[in-house]
Amino acid sequence: MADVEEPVPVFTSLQGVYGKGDTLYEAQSRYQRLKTKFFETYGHIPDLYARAPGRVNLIGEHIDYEGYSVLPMALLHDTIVAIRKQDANNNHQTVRVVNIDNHKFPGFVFPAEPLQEVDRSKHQWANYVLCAYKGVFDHVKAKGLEIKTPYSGYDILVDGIVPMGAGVSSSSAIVCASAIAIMAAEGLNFSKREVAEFTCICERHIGTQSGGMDQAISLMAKKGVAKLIDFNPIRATDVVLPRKGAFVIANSLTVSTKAVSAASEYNYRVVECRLAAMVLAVRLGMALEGVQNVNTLSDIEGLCIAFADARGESSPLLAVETHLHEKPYTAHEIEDVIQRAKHVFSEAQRVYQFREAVLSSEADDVKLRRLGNLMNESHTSCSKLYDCSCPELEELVKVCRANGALGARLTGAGWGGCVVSLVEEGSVSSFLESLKKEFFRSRIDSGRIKEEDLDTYAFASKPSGGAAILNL
Ligand code: NG1
Repeated sequence: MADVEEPVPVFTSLQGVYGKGDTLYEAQSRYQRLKTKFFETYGHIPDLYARAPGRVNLIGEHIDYEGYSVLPMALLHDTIVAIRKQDANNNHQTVRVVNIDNHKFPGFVFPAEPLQEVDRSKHQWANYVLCAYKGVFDHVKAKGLEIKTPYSGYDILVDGIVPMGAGVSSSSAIVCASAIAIMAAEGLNFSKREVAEFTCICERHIGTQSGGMDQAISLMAKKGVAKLIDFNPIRATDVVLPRKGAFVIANSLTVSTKAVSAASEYNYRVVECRLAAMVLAVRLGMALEGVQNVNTLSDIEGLCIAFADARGESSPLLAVETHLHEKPYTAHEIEDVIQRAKHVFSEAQRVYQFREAVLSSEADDVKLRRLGNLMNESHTSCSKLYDCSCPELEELVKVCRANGALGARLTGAGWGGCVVSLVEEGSVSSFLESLKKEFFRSRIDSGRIKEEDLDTYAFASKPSGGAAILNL
């Protein structure tokens, strides 16, 4: 059975998920604290727990929603959810959601009714739990499984340590952990692929037309390897990264407000790409009935390649350059759309070049340089063609490159958030020291962040494992 068709794994000990040593000790104290707080809040202990990790995308930005493969790895940082199904004799069942940090993230109660809408006018953290709740029941319904009504209520307590607004997918970590917790509390389990699919769809209730990378890697991640994620249908292939390289994640300290400003940023890009795809489809001679079904640039890639092929070339970019410049659109009107399409097609190629470089038999240091160059090219494309960077990300990328990064790029949606750098394994600590001196020091001195929190803003990470249900 392919990995993605396996059910979400169920563990009976923390060791199975967190391994040994400090990571395990930290996990033990977090789960103990969660259990105690759950009892204090609800007067019972939880039935079970679920966890889902955040991720860092190594390459392949803003192309998942265009149907192209991406190459992320999971972080050790995760969201854990403790859950208990409420007693069945209560007629007014509700879903009660509390966060372990209830000062920053106030509690929330919603009726146990999957058809309710997510209120997009109030951007609050618990909306992600509501998305997950709706997603589970929509999926149960779509599978034709029987649902007992009245719906049962749940008591839920959440503890997340995935940095927020940092482009490392704290949102999908909450959605995925909550979804599998509710699923397990109902005595259900679905395949990782099914959960990745329905969590991607249900997270869209928040208002962003996201592409599915984050949920897929959160569910399908495997310790020690990054994953090439393909879409339609979702597949995940191991990518063993060169041993001599390490990835360092550093936060620009500018919050990426992807969900809050979805209409003007993230979703705008989705629409621009769709427009480019439809214009190209028409220009390349697709019949009008076909054009109506064109949604993404990957839908028309075949036409673009055939166009290039007939002219002795191979890149789909030729069609973009030739056709998107033609009348009746003025250059000004169509300029952004051309840029977006160029980014998508070239970034899709870089993902495959990255994977080829990883698989090549070259010496590690040659390989690392190739990977670094691809990451640098990806950043330039995100910044110049896709316009999803910001001054703080640019500054941080510069600092990373000046201090030995073989490659550095914004990761995630952008407009703030983190930079991921590829550095030689042996120079991780000196690299982190330089970032502290050249980027973070002034921010510590001005009181923006505390020195003792620095390792939450800049850290090295190895690929971690995926989402899990825990019966402890
Ligand atoms: P982040 O950066 O985690 O918000 C978002 C999307 C991804 C992908 C990237 C850009 C969500 C949940 N995730 O990730 O699907 O499109 O941006 O590559 O919206």
